[in-house]
Amino acid sequence: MDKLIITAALVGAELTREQMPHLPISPTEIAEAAAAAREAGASIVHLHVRDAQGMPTQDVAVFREVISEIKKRTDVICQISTGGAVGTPIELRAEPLSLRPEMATLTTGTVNFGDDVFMNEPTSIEFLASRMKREGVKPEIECFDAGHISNALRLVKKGLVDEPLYFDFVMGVPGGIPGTVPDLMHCVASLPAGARWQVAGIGRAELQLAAVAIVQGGNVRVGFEDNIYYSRGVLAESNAQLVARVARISRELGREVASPDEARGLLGLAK
Ligand code: KMH
Ligand code: ZN
Repeated sequence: MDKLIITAALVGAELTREQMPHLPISPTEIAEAAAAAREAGASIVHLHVRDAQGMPTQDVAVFREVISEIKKRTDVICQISTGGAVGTPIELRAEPLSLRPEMATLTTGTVNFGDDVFMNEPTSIEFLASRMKREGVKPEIECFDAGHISNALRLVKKGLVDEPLYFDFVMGVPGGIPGTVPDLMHCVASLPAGARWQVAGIGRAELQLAAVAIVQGGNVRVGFEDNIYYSRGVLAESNAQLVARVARISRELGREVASPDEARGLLGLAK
């Protein structure tokens, strides 16, 4: 089995300091969290950024500063969010692609998102996919529901997304696909040959689904964006703590953890 790719979703767009006192917000805090996550076993960091007031932003200048601070400290793969926060206009969501990061997320369908709706109309998805292709940015295909997988495969047929494909199943968002093992196995069974996948279990689904991904040859995303608890009622101390636990479980199960360069090789990214 290939080595495990761990992605650390450090910040998110919806979480506040009130909910998670250790949430990294400033560029320096995010870069330090990225370096610590890499040290703990992450090879990719999934990035949202915040403005000076701590609010989610797609401001290119802030992304530039965060990525530059990360690169000063570590070799981790930077994956920017084009999802932004619920309601962010699609043009703003696309703006950080001008920085030509190694990876960016591409959500391939609309989903109810708690009391909100995370809108991804077909025209918006194609707009983001073409922009990524033009800028040479590898998409991580984010699926919040099973139908998002077939939407993504239509983009491949249209030539808007190139193989090798990397899917992220975000499971357990209220309104999206539930965070259960049968639901995960259904998603995996829907993939074409040669596609790689990871799971991002939301809340209490995070650890169980991570364990399934480790033994099934998938990959794992953890971090405050998805789950802020280390165990029931106990807040995690850091993103790195959540990453370290997944790395430890994986090694105990006999699966080594990929370095960023090894992950680049597995994902078809240029070194
Ligand atoms: N903040 C969510 C509404 C992504 O990063 O691409 C969407 C999201 C997906 O987080
Ligand atoms: Zn995100």
